[in-house]
Amino acid sequence: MIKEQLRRQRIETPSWAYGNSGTRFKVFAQRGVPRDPYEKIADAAQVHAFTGVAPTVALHIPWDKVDDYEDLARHAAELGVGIGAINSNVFQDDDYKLGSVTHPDPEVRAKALAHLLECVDIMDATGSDTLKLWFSDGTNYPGQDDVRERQDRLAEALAAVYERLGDEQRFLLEYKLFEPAFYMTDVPDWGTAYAHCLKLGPKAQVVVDTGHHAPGTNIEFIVAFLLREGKLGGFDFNSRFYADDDLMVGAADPFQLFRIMYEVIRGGGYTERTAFMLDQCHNIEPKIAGQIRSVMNVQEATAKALLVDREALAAAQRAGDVLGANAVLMDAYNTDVRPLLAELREEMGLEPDPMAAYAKSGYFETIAAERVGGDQAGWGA
Ligand code: RM4
Ligand code: MN
Repeated sequence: MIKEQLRRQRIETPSWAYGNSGTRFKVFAQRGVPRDPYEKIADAAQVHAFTGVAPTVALHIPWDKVDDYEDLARHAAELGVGIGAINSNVFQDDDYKLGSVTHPDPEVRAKALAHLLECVDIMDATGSDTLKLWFSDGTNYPGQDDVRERQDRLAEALAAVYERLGDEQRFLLEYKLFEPAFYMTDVPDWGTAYAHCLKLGPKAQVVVDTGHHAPGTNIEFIVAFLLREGKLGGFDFNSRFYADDDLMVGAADPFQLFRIMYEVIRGGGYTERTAFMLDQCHNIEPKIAGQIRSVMNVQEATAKALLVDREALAAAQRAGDVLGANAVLMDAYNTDVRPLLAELREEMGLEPDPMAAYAKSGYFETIAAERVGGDQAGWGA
């Protein structure tokens, strides 16, 4: 039963995880990094080949701009994967210095909206049903712009995007506490995202990026609340120690990931309607292996969450048995699920240890030798 649920898990990897990345101090180039979206998809296909649960890859526009999106989708299908969420990018143009859809100048707002609508065109061409909206919009200084008017501008843009969505399409609105704006972000928290989505209707949902909260935030509470309201569209998984570190999911706080997955399962969110996406960068570790490890970390947290004896937990909760209830949860968390997952992989016709199997495959050596010349992909390419 648990294995069956784990078998149908779907985790989406991001195209940008395969390109070079770094901090504002330095981007370290790695060997074998893709030069174009086609090569990024080839790398994503490896993650799926070794884990069996990562069948889609998210695109970021314009980083993954191509002439023919249908051809890109065909290429993905040939490699055994599909195109997942389309991520919009209205944060890397000089025009967006003071914001994109909330910019004080209507011309800049129109430009940003046109990009968002272009992303829906790309969804039509690739067959993607999910648009992810993240805005870097905000202000750095008190008084810099009118906080309330910026909300009006945001609402107007979101309504226009919502209108343009097809029947089977949706958008996920992402929130982030701070950065790159430091005084105020226009979508700083789940409440703001939720309020905008609620007003628009069922095709607007909230996406929880685990790295976008203040330290100590109870993310699983947010997950439980949004699920109860039918407004949890999905996750951008990653880990944070300090800010938006974008480290591997489950690396900084595997217990938190377990608690999140428990609420997902408890709240009926363990379905294909919840997008389980990774939003990570591998600045110093190898990228494909980093993605494989991340997928495994999500699988492990999910397996533990599925192991929670819900009946025993409910009984303890009803009886007011504080320690007993806590013990039921901790028993599941403290179970070593690696043998179970190894068994599942073998049943799926995969190698039991994806990390070792990938290392043995020689794929990295092949791409490192083949991908010489050209421009390596990274943020902005
Ligand atoms: C943002 C946000 C978005 C992601 C970009 C790369 O901080 O998390 O989801 O698309 O980074
Ligand atoms: Mn994100």
